[in-house]
Parts: sequence; C-alpha cells; structure tokens
Amino acid sequence: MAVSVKIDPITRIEGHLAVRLDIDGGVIQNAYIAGEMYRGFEAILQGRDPMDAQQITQRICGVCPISHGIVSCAAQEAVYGIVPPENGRLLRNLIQGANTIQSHILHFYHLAALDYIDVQPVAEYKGNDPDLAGLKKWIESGAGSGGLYPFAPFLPKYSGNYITDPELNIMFVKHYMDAFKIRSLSHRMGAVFAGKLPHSPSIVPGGVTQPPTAHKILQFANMLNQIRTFIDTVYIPDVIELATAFPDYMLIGKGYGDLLAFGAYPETDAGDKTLLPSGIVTKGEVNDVDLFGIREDVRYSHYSSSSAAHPFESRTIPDPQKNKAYSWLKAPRYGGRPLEAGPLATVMAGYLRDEKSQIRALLDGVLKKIGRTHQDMQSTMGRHIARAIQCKIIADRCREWVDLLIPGNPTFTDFIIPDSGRGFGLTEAPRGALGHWIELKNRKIKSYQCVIPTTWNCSPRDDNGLPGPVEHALAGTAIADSENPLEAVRIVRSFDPCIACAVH
Ligand code: NFE
Ligand code: MG
Repeated sequence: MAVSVKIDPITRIEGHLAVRLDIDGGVIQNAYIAGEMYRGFEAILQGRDPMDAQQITQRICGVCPISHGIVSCAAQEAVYGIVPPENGRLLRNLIQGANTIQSHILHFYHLAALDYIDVQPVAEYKGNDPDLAGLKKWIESGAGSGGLYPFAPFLPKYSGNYITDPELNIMFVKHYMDAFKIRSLSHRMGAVFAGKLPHSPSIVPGGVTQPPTAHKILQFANMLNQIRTFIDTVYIPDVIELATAFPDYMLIGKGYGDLLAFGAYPETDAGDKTLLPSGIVTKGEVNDVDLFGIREDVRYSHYSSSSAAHPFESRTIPDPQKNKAYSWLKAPRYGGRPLEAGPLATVMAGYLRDEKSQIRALLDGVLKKIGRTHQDMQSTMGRHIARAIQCKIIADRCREWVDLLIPGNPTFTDFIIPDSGRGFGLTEAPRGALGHWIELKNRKIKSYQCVIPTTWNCSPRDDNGLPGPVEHALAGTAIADSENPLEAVRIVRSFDPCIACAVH
C-alpha cells in the first residue's frame, strides 16, 4: 500500500527540517526535504560596512560560527589583498579546530547515537557511577517532564531495533554524559584564543586579535590533551562499536557517490597547502575543484531571484508563495550535479589523494576492525566513521600547531578597505564545504552570498528535477514500519544537517 509519511520537524538536528516520504511496498519511492524558514542573512548584509560581515555571519549558527567568521575574513582578505601572519593563521586553525571537535562530539553523542541506543536500562542501574546514578534519580523524579514521562529528555524516539545489550546501552549513556563535559572543555579551550565562544570577537580580517602568551598556550594544550584522550579511547571505539552492532548501515543511505571538499586549516601563510584536503570525489577518483562550476538553482526554492547563478551573480529575493517551491534552501550544483559535502568528502579526498596519509592509515585501521572497505564508506555509518576520523586528525594537528605559536610575534596584518572589489573564502565547516562570496561598492557590501554544506546536502530538487543528496540517499530505502520510519531518520541524521545554516 502506498503511504505518504511526513516527519516534521525531524528533531535532534540543528534547526527545523521537514521530510516527506512517499513509501510504496515498504520502500521509499521519493523523498522531499524542506527547510521551512527564511532568515535573510544575505539580505541583511547588503549595504553594510564589510567589517560587520565576520560578526553578522557568525550569527548564522551557534554550532559552526567560527567557520563562518573565518571564511568571511578570508573573503575580505582576498579583497583587501592581505593574508594573516603565521601566528594569526595558527590561532585561527586552533579556534576552528576547537569548534569543530565539539561539533563532531555533539553530533555523535547528543544528536545521532540516540537513534541506536536504548536509555531504558539506566532506570535499573545499580552501580555507583555518580553520573549514571544521578541520571537514574533524575529520571525517577520525572524532573525533565514535570513527571509526565521520565525519559522526556531522550524523546522523541521511534520504536525499532535499538541495541539490546543492557551493558552496552549503559556504556553509551555514560559516554553521552561524558561528552557534555568534553564539549564544555572544547568550548573553553577555543575561548582561550577566541575571547569567547560560540561567537568570537577575536576573529577579524587580517588575523586574530588575541595574542598568544605562554600561559594561554599551556592552558590550551592541557585541555586538548584531555580531549584527545576522549577521542582516542571513547569516541573512535564507540563509532566502531556502533558500526559493528549495525552492519546494515554500511549499506543503507548511500549517496550519489559524488563528494565535495573545499579543504581547510591552512598549513602555509599563502594557504596553498591545507591539513584537510580539497577535491571532487567521484567514482573512486579525486579531482581539483573548479569554483566556476558552482551554481545555485531555485526552481523549487522559495526565491524569485534568477536560477542557476554563480555565487558572485546570485541574489536572494524571497518569494513565499512561489508555485511548486517546497523549500527555503537553494539547490547548489556543480556542473549541474548534486554533490555531498561533509567529513566523508574530506576523508575520501584525503584517502584517494595520498596513499601515505594519516587519513588513509586511520580509515584502513577502522575498516579492518569492522570487516569493510573504503567502498562501503558512502553510507549512513560511513559518515559517522569519517566524522570521527576527521575529529582525530584535527585534534592531533592542533597539538602540534599550539607549540608553533610565538608569543610576541604579530597576530594580524593591517589593511585598507578599497572602494570596490570582490573575493571569496572557502573552508571545511564541521558539516562540510563552506564558501562566502563578497562584492564591495563604495566601501559597502554590494552583494554577499553564502553557499553552505547543509544547503548542498539537504537541497531540494534542482532546475532539472534532480533530487538533492539527502533526498537521493533516502530513495530506495526499505522502511520496516511506516509508523516508525527509523531507517529514514538515521540516514538524515548521518549527514549532521543544520537547517539554521542551510537557509541562512
Ligand atoms: Ni549550523 Fe554549518 C556547519 C555551516 S551547516 S552548522 O558545519 O556552514 O551546514
Ligand atoms: Mg546562500
């Protein structure tokens, strides 16, 4: 029997996302993904002083603000003809690293793992771990729901095939609690150089305003050591545990197989070498990104501005009543193709680019443990594995970057804002390839366009009717019980969507 299932909103993601699934014969035939709000950051920026941009664009999101601040600065630096000095580059890498580490741990433990673990065994917990005992007491008190339902903080949940081993569930709940502390530590670590987080006042065009001191370097390094221990001994083993417990999910939720990485974390002041590699991955090959290939379609998006425009030409004119439009996300395409952004793209670009890379060694190590190959990475569980590996790569390198800071050396380069000019900045936000494109006229912003990883992933159909990557990953998936479309939400959440960012 054909049914249409609407999940609105999908919870435990950032922002509001609605998904419509057309299910027939127990299989998703078509999926439609809708970002349901307009925010208007690109319109807000028009006519403003360009120096407002890195502050305003950070407010697009509370989860990946640093990436927005950094690419906004990079786009302005392209216009001003400057690059940050070495200290500035390293400080930015460290702040962005801290933000991305906390975002990946947030996603795995607090947004995604609850799709797989059962928190019920905590109600029978008899051990003496203070976190678990406290959680049990809190559940018994019904404090989280005014007594209505004791497990309210862990809801909503569909019924389905969760982990059944009580000890494994208890372990995951314990790590869920530990992850809060590690995320708090990551925020504090980033704030050492960011001034404060999530929205940092210290990231400015030309570099960073917060100078490194011996005390701050030690503070950062000490916190990072604790975080790295968590990544190595908890996060990565837990991802392997989950992939072992749910082997089907290495086969479910396959994307188009075409991936986009812009690269991030410059290793040189010129920015010609980056820790995370860039590339377009397709059919097991990686090629360089040609930025002129990027267009944003709006045929099915609530905008009346012209479709298929490059970000330098694109405009954002809302049209809530537009015929056939079903999402407030535009549909970014590369040479007309939908591309998937995210840690999977950076990890696969790195894996294919360099046989001796740390990425390849780490990924092969994980895949060996679960009896899979890199060809299985285009999947729900593959995305979780890639995110954990990217987290470790960034954290390990941060430990080396912090030792390269030189107290007393400059942290920013001075500049003069020209009357006109245009530039762009690119990075890897936690959710993938992020770009800002800016044009100045009379020393004011004439046009500002952001093309965002979740906009790539959760885009609606494009001018040619091609579904976006998440829509495509859902189609063809068997749904055991259409009242409980657990398979679908697991697939959607593996992309770590942020709709607040995606609609911007
Ligand atoms: Ni709001 Fe973001 C990241 C950006 S969304 S979280 O990461 O850009 O895709
Ligand atoms: Mg945009």
